[in-house]
Amino acid sequence: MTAARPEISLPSGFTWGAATAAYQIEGAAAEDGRTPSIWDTYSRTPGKVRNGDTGDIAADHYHRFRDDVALMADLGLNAYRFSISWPRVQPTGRGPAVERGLDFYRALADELLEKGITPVATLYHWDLPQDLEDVGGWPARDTAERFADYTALVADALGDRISTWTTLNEPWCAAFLGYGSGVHAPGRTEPAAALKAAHHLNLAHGKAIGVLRDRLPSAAQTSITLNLHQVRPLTESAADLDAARRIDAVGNRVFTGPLLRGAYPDDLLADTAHLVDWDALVHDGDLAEISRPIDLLGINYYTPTLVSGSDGTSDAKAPRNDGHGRSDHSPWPGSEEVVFHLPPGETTAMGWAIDPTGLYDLLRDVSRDHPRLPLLVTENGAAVDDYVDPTGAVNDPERIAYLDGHLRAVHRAIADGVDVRGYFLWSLMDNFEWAHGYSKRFGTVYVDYASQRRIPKASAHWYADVIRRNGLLPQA
Ligand code: PNW
Repeated sequence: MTAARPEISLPSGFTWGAATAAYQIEGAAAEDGRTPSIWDTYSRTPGKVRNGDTGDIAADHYHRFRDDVALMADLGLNAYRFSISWPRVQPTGRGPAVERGLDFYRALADELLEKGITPVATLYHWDLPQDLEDVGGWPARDTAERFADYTALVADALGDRISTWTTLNEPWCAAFLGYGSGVHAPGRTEPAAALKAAHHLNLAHGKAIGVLRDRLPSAAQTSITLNLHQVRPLTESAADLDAARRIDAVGNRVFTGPLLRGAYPDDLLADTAHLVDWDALVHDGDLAEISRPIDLLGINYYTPTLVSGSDGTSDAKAPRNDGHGRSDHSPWPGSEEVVFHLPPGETTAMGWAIDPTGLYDLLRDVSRDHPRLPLLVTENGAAVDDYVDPTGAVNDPERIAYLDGHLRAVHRAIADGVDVRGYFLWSLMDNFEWAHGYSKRFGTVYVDYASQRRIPKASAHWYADVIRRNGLLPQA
């Protein structure tokens, strides 16, 4: 943080966006026919979410979306990434759509289009209808069929106004935090179920891509968003390199293998063979469906992952904190002995190390392994302990520094030939941060939850400037 950093420009046509997710902002949990999702159930279960917070009201975006879109227009956003709530559109996860639920997304998309903001819709950001969890959830193969049906309803209703679609957000979190460590809904702690969930999420994605391709105009773009782990070994020792390989397998290649190469990696199958019968899990034809071509790959990045082999003294039963929440259960089936370390340097309010080079390395590695696949950074941002100062302003220089550093990493990747088409800041506004409830603020717009007043933070003004000049000014 010494030498002044140069002025830089992003390529013309680069997409500047911000992202949110339905359960984190909408509220209106029981309105217009919406029924509970697994996150409604989980957040009502004592001890699961900090302070007993729920998404019942959240940022009340369901009622305030017009004002929120006006804020986006003030920022100058080119695109807005949001998710569609499955239980709002198809409450039990089966049967016909609820028109009032679809109307909300029609109105949101229209409002965005009117302001010149491209809507980017995610079909699944973790809010599975509770009724589907009650008959097995993602570890049950039928959930992938249900997702395909839901996708068809949404594509038919919204395909005329939304042309960029993402199937799933972070299937790693949905499978391994939801069914492995249990720090996310539905809170199950079954390693085998987590691996089955991962396969059925992959299958759901592939089926949904088929449905979207059949029903959307040919110009529509399809994608999936992964939270790829930028895995680094603590040392170059054989044990640490093997730990990094294992976490890369069950953190990344469990998705990129079938999605982009048409096969699960052999080392993943070997590492987890004692947990699931992969031959029974993966049916003939599944891999062909899962590997249907996509137009873009979305990548969410916050922090790198630093690992070592077990030193023989760590107790697999001890509570672990690998940056993915505290649990007695591992979200890394078959590789429970791997030891996680906090990378060096400053951290955000999440306790996550700030490391823009990790984003550069990740983009470079993905484009090396999967050339010709355009990339989008679909989430990147920082939690800060923001507060309203006596003048009524929210000053978040830490967030500005984080964003500046990571945008420079994106710029450097592009300069080195990586095809990055856009960047979505997480998040447009403060919201329900899952197991952390409202205690963590990721927004560039502050939300006063008592009054629902929105206050653009200093970073929002900074980001608006970045968008206006399509680049960054020198920063100390
Ligand atoms: C992502 N982890 O969540 C999500 O897509 C957002 O909904 C979320 O608000 C944002 O990142 C900030 O957390 C993650 O423990 C949650 O590895 C947890 C983890 C990663 C991503």
